[in-house]
Amino acid sequence: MYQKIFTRRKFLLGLGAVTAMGAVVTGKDELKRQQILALDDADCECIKYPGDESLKQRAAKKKLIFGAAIRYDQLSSDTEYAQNIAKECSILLPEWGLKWHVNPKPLRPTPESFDFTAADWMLNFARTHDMQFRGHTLVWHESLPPWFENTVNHQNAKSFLEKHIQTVVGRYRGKIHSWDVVNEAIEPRDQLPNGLRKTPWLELLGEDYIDLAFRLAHEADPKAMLVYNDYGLDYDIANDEAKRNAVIQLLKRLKSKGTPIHALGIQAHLNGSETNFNPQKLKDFLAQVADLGFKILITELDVTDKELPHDIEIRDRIIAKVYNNYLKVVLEEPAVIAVITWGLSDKYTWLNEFKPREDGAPVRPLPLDLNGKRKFAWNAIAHAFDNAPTR
Ligand code: 9MR
Repeated sequence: MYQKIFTRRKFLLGLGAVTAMGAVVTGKDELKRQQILALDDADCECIKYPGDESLKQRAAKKKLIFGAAIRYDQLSSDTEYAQNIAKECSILLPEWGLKWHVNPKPLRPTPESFDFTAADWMLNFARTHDMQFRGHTLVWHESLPPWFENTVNHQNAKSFLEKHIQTVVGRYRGKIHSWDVVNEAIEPRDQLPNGLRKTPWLELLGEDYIDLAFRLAHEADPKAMLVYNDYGLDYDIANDEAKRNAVIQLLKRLKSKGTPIHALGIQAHLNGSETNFNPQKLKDFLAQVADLGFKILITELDVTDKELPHDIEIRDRIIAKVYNNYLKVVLEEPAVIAVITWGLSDKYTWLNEFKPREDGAPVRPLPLDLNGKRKFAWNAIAHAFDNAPTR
């Protein structure tokens, strides 16, 4: 394995030299060339195979939890995948099953009814395999049912929210590690006060919908950790900076109101081609959240390879490096208690549909490959856990 890495490194440096003369890669590929050249020996440390121990075992040694978001239809129909999930994960959450409406198994098929088939099946799988279970998500502007717009109005919005949270959170009372109560409520680009996102819930109930949702969830399951979850908090770019600030302000407002909120979920949908990663800025943000008394969960980690080179080994090295650089910073913060990837294997990832590659090659954003084999990304996560301080 090491021999292979070493040989490839020499090849990559060779490619760099040729490119420097302009013979192989030109123009827009300059960024990619630099990324490839940046994969020197130190960076390669994180992709050396660290041994067989699973991610959940390595995480546990540092009192961390590792897990993944999983789809019921995929888990129930693919034994090999299910075995890998059981082997690597100590926490699971449904990618779909607890949202109001995602076909083919909506939780809220009609305004009056609930269908818990998918979520129940997955909770049972988690318990059978001695894993914890998370809920995602109670209040979101996406994945609302087709009936929502013509049924929910200013008069009945509060009772719809109450009934939803009481029924769903109540059903799993005492069985849930943490709930993503409100998802993605901040979007500075919408230019609303407090950086709030323009959502149906905001329009129907005003900003207090956030506080209300947390209070309802807490009443329905007083022991569950309640999380505010959002994306776009990772990079040193203007919108991420504005989002980080708005999230801190939101957490402060909720804290001063006595809202029962316990943690921030950082989705961490990372980008393999993003160069504006500033460890210090991320570190400062995490410290600010921790100083307010909140725990932090990395809730939806993956790395898009949409704009990375076609060559699988180069792609995998760059992705691994992104995982490792990010987790190195994040795991230094003692308030971080969990790392959860959005899927576990490249066989099943939302990015194939949402951020496909122009060359049509299957995307490779996750720790396991299409055949469930561990990739450099897996090695990088293992390496980050092995080198993390214990909580
Ligand atoms: O990965 C999820 C995809 O399969 C769904 O179609 C989509 C809509 O429900 O949601 C995706 O998951 C999102 C998550 O719930 C919230 N953060 C962003 C995730 C990726 O879009």
